Amino acid sequence: MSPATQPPPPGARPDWTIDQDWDAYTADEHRVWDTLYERQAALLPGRACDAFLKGLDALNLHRGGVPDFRAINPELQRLTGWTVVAAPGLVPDEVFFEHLANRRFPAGTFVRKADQLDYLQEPDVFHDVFGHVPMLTDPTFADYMQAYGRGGLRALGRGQLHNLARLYWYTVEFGLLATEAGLRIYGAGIVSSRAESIFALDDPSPNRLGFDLERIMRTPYRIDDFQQVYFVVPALQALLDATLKDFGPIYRRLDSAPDLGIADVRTEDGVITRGTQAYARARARA
Ligand code: HBI
Ligand code: FE
Repeated sequence: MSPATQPPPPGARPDWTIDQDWDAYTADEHRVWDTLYERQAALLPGRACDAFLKGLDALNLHRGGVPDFRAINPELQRLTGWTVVAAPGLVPDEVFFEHLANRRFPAGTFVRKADQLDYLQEPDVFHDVFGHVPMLTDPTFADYMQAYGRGGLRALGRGQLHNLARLYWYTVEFGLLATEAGLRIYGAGIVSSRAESIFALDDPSPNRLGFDLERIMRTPYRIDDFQQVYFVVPALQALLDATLKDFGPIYRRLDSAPDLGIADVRTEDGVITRGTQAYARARARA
């Protein structure tokens, strides 16, 4: 693996992985996981996509308590070749992409505090393992995440990281899927948040637009609030198909294409729901 530009923190291995140290979790930390898990498990049927719900079952994440990566990895590996590796938090982009390109998902190990149930800036073990890992049991999404990692390594070499970060944000973190039964969630940032699991599907204020890779790469995002726009894929396969394209011509067009407004709706956009943006206006007044 090419050495990362930044040295790993003390106690971490050269690839920035650490031990999860599952035995060190306290009863309070297991209780926070159980509280978060039970809230989402009650809310998500009919909201999360089938692949996510099947992943929860396949990995038996409802066993109670913070999952031990050693207990879920054998089944995850059998299903799609992915494993969860413990990380000390966000790792440098080149380290992150290298892990994804090798079907390793770097997950935080800390548990948010009981007074942070609804929002925290850094991904904790609930965001990473409850939010991201169940989708990695789906073969198509598992292939997409590896293709994303490989694309990220190439993008780094071409100074196009910000475009890839937007693609990650509007799919892996905040993506929606169209199904016969209606819109369903597959994005980890939504599925791990009680409020956004409701807002993303039910609230009239955000735009919901058809997935378009190049358009997403021109769309900024906010990390500190609900999304003002969600992108909807017709099938998980569409994510994988999009990564099979040569990004070169797309990057060249993007170099001369200005960013779009976060709440813009263009005539060429596929509009699933046009938002009232009332929420955005309310926030602007706040
Ligand atoms: N590191 N552990 C971890 N988890 C992430 O989700 C993550 C990261 N480093 C970089 C990163 N995400 C973002 O830059 C992605 O947009 C690539
Ligand atoms: Fe995440």
